[in-house]
Amino acid sequence: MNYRSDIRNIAIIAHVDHGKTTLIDAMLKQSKVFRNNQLVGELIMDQNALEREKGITIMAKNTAVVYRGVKINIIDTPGHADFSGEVERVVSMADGCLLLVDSIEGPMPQTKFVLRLAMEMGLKPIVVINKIDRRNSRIAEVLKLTEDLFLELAISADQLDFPVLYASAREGIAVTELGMKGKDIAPLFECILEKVPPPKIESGPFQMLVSNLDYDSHKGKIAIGRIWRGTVAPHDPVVSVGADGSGAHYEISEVFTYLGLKHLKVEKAEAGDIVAVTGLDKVNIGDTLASPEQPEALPRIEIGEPTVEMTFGVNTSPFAGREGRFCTTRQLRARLYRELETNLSLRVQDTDSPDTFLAKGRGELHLAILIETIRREGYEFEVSRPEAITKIVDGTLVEPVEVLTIDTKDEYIAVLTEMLGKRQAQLTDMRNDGHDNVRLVFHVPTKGLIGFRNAFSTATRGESIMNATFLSYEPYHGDIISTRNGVLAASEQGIAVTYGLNNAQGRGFTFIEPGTLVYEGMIVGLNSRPKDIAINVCKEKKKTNIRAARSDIAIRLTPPVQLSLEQAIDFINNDELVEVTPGNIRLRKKLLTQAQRLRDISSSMRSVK
Ligand SMILES: Nc1nc2c(ncn2[C@@H]2O[C@H](COP(=O)(O)OP(=O)(O)OP(=O)(O)O)[C@@H](O)[C@H]2O)c(=O)[nH]1
Ligand SMILES: [Mg+2]
Repeated sequence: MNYRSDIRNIAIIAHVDHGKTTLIDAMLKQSKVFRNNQLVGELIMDQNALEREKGITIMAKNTAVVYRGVKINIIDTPGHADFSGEVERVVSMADGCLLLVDSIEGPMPQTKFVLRLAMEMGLKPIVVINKIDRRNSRIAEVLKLTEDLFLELAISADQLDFPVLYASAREGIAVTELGMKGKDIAPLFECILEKVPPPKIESGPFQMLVSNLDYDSHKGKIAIGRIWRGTVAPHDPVVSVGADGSGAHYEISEVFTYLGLKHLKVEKAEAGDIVAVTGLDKVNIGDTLASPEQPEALPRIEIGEPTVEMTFGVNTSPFAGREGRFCTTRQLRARLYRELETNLSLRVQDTDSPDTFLAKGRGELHLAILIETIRREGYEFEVSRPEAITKIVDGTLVEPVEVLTIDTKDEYIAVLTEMLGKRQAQLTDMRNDGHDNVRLVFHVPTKGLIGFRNAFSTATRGESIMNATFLSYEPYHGDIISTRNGVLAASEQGIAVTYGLNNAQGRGFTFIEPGTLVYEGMIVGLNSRPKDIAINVCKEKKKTNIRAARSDIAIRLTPPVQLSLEQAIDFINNDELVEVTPGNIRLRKKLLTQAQRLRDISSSMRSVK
């Protein structure tokens, strides 16, 4: 067995927001892969528009730096639990990992998830306690908790022997001992060179596992992955071995390696390196590219199962086809199925209705990002309320359960425990820091979390943070009765006006501004009572005399509560839909007229009898 001492391959893993992408900023900037005057900004790897807007990493990505003559291939991964599939997809490329832990938050459920994965893959871990610049950091305690996590998860004794660094990714410093004055990130680079094993290489014909796909309008499909054996060069013949064992023959067009944000075109790449190759049009993630001399498949990438599903249907609202470029069933279906190529933890299937498809993902955010991505591409469609995915195991109905961590203030404990109690949550831990800050940990069925986020931020006035990570499947805990109030539904089509909206505000909150086009059955607000009511928000005041007309001018509406896409899908009930177009997000009743809805209620009452 040989080693490539000129390369190290590492994945950066952590809970959401613990500073992975910021640490990569420091590594890129200090290894001088940019021109001196180049403006690179922050969160350099988060290049996707949605990543920049949300300030989170959604997709795992590769980059590389050179330090003291050694190329370090770096894989940035998302920390949000909904994108765990991205971590699963890429860790096999690495030999080591940097496990980042926030110096205040400490290990979180997703820290445990990613560390378990790294241990199973046999990666050499380096612990980086990050954000040591933060006031109130509790570094010693966080380190102790991290050590406990290793004791719980390590598979072999040598995994317990991990180096620890202390860093401020934002300031671009790392030190090996607490109290040392840091000046740069060099101690981290040194530690990677020393502790992460160089890639082992087997001699023999070319073999590489495809871990990612990219597209280029000129070059076509780009397959990205680590070379496990042999070398690859332009014009080499290769076989792409698919999931069913079948092989397709191709000729490699070009070979690239990574440096900073650039792809470097190379004449040859060797085992141990991470490369991007072009010239293959039907390759999928998980396929093995191999020399025709010895076309053996590497083990396929294992991806966890989805836990949440929702339907995507062709838009059936009265405004259908007005705002989108792609509005037909055929276009929607093709787009959803195309997503499966790169979004590995997503599942899509046809349903009994030819206009509706079922999409399954790792959480509401996973599906919301898909919705937002395709709506920006010009698609128009409608989606249903997300549902937790249940299944039958050994004759028992089981459902997904998550660990929910809430960081809040003392004053909200009572209201949160009450809200969560109704959602079948069990409090498993409660810690108070003695300064009014408290961390609550619950086990809660996934179905109990749907519709919870909005209620949570309202109840805690936006002052608390919640994080949920999949725990396990458990026997079904029974149904949860929706506690949401009824809605205010428009009773006719037209333009909403101040007078009509003011009447609606007498009944509850409204979601729309005056001047918004509405249709019958569109949801324009939330009732303050449990029942839905139809209300005419287009109604103008009868101007019988001048004084009355003047008093209309004086109406001051409370500003509407405008729901974001994620809030909208979290809000709706089973008999409602979210209509998504490139220009608008509208909520609606599935049955648009009040007569239809009343008929539906009376027929369901009859069937109960
Ligand atoms: N004070 C302080 N803040 C930091 C430090 N490192 C990162 N941050 C901040 O923490 C936030 C999250 O940083 P990111 O680098 O996006 O975290 P991440 O781990 O990549 O997040 P995800 O990819 O979404 O999981 C940003 O606001 C950073 O500026 C640090 O060392 N000190
Ligand atoms: Mg990130």
